[in-house]
Amino acid sequence: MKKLTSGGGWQAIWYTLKKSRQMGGLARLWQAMRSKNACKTCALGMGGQKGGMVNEAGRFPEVCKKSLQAMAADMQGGIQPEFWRTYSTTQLQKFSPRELESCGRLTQPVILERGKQYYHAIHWDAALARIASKLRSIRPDESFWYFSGRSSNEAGFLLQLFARIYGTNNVNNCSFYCHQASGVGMASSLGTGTATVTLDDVEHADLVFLIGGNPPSNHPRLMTTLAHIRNRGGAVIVINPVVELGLVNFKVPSSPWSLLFGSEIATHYVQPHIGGDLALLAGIAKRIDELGAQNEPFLREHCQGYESWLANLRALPWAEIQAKSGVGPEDINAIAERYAASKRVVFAWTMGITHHAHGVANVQAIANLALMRGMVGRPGAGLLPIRGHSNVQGIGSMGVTPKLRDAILQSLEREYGVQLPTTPGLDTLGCMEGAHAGRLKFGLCLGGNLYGSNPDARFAAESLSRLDQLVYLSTTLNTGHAHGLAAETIILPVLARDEEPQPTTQESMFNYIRLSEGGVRRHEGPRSEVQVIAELAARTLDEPLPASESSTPNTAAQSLLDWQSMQDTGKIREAIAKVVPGFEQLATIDQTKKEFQLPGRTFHEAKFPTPDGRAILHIHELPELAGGPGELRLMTVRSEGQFNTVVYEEEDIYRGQERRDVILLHPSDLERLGLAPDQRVTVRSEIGTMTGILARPYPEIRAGNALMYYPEANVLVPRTADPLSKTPAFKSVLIKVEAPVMLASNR
Ligand SMILES: Nc1nc2c(c(=O)[nH]1)N[C@H]1C(S)=C(S)[C@@H](COP(=O)(O)OP(=O)(O)OC[C@H]3O[C@@H](n4cnc5c(=O)[nH]c(N)nc54)[C@H](O)[C@@H]3O)O[C@H]1N2
Ligand SMILES: Nc1nc2c(c(=O)[nH]1)N[C@H]1C(S)=C(S)[C@@H](COP(=O)(O)OP(=O)(O)OC[C@H]3O[C@@H](n4cnc5c(=O)[nH]c(N)nc54)[C@H](O)[C@@H]3O)O[C@H]1N2
Ligand SMILES: [Mo]
Repeated sequence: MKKLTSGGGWQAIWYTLKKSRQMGGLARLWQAMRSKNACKTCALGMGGQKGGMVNEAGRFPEVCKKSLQAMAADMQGGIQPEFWRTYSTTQLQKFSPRELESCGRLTQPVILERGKQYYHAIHWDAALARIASKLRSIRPDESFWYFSGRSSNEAGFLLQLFARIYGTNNVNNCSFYCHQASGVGMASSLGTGTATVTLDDVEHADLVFLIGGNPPSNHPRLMTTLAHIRNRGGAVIVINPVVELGLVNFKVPSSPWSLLFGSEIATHYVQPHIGGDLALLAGIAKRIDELGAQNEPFLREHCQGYESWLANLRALPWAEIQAKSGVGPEDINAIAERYAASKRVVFAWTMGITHHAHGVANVQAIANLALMRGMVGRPGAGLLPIRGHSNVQGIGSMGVTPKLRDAILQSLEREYGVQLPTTPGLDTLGCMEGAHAGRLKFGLCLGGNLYGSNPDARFAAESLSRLDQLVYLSTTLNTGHAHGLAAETIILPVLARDEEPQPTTQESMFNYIRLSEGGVRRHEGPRSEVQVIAELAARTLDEPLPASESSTPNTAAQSLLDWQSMQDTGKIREAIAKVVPGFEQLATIDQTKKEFQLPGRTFHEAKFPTPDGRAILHIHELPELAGGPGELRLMTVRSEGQFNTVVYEEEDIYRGQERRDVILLHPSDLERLGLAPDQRVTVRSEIGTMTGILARPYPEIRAGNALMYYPEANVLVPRTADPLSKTPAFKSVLIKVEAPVMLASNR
């Protein structure tokens, strides 16, 4: 496949035209894209009341191929009843992620019964009755509730409320596989777990650090902002073991000049080894100290632990920093000098930072470096975890976490006259392990693909197979519906955000609350998420539950909650406004149409919500770079043509790959291993093997490291997780690459 020379550009525009032809014309797609709904893909935040393709600064048009793909997927035809009679689960398991996605929209509830090979249709009533009766037959702590980040605040709030009143804290979201390390790390450093900046702050920065992310593919709209910063003479420092094409040069589709000539993005591009960031960040800090460029008054006044942190940094040998990061002194010095010369600096990062066994430490090290020059708590500067799903942050704010914030818990108990459970809830990996051990019997997934997003795919399938019942609320088919099967599996089809009959809300990664108007349903059959949740809750809880051994008395039946009435999203918003601090304005948002910035999240002053108002500097031991001789470090990443476990296109245009069953290696590694380009190899890790993979030379990757595509590569990823965030090390898998042994023939 021909390699491109820049990201974005005409590619994105051609793609729009091609997609629109498939979707019944430009007018139809345009109308869908311009509707007043928050964009469905990443959490950068587009759309809402300003109209589709408009960002938080009100700029239009912000086109992104990903949002087109997501829209086109929701505009597909419906899966026909014959489908379920035609394909057995064994056949569905042979479908690729892309084939499953392109089967069409789910339109009727289906069930796969114990021992059967085929899903079959089931009436909504029968399906809901079956689920409620299962829930009423088990102890609440034998259930778990997994949420993806695509659903609305309203659905998120309602489902977690249901689960807790039912009696369990086993409530968690995809964040445990995503940005949990950012939340935990930032909270431990600053007392807050979300971005400290707004989009406007980023636009005014004179330096952005972009660490471990690939925004040309995954957050294309951020590229416009990065191009602006460069245009104004600012700098962008990229830290990534792979040279990602679009981070070198990107053609911003909404700018004619950039479209023709391209915009340079990175001013410095440094390639540490996978997992080398902690050492590199320490090295940059050490060099800042050597240059005397730290902000002493800020550190003394606004930070705790400065002296011991500095002493530790000074004692850290340069040789160790270089060995453990893979970065030499010139690069470290160049970055430090640029940082020292900048006045407004934003630190942005993504999965290259969080998907490690030391993800939280990585995030704390970023905070340390920012605090060192007083770059948190002033306009144009701060920390920006670039979030994944379009409403993953909102889902978290709504209490979709094992531990409910005390303020929310107390208000809920007061408001509804209930007593909520106090037994500790499980994180996502904890649920999979609990299921494997037979301690869990029931799971419900509000969107997402719990199977596909898990490490150790074989273990994940086994875990889910040990459940009595697993319920999916989904829009389209994914690998979970084929491989993540319990004794009984039920799929309930739901409406997409822009088909909701009532308004819903979402929260962007800049802590901005958007209102989505909903719209016309594209298919008969799917139901609104809140309708399904409210009905299920009513069926489960309206009669007193049988006496259970669970730690909380189940007082739901006597509670003040009228579940059926909670199908009204306005009523849910009123409840949220009452119990979730900061969301007061949500109560009337459907009348006022006033979208808003959550109070207290953005920091333009150095006052931190920690007990003494000061930020905390953390000291770390630098981990050894993983791997022995003969081993490579593998990262598992997204291609340009996918959204998480959903694959829209087999090709990865920016990396010049036309297929997904490849492993990208530095040419020197290929040579060292005695492999020819495109030779079929076996890739082994501690837990799994993939055969028939094409080994390809990829000069853009730092030697000693390898790249493969997620979710397929999850058969190789062990369950090793960061003890603090419980996030698996998806980006740091030790592997061996071997050519199959040829048997001597014709003897
Ligand atoms: N098109 C599209 N958009 C998406 C998604 C999608 O799948 N497709 N997913 C959404 C979601 S949920 C998320 S979380 C985000 C993900 O957004 P990203 O984090 O950008 O996604 P990944 O493909 O996982 O890429 C991680 C990047 O980290 C680099 N990397 C790997 N290991 C290391 C390391 O040790 N150190 C450093 N410094 N870098 C490393 C890789 O080279 C790669 O460039 O995107 C969101 N947006
Ligand atoms: N090896 C490896 N594994 C990883 C990662 C990695 O980089 N490498 N990344 C991790 C990350 S960052 C994440 S966030 C997780 C992704 O984890 P998930 O969020 O669990 O997975 P998705 O693939 O985004 O889920 C897609 C499905 O959501 C459903 N869906 C779409 N829209 C809606 C909607 O409006 N409502 C409902 N109810 N359902 C909807 C569709 O059925 C679709 O198939 O994977 C993680 N796993
Ligand atoms: Mo994510």
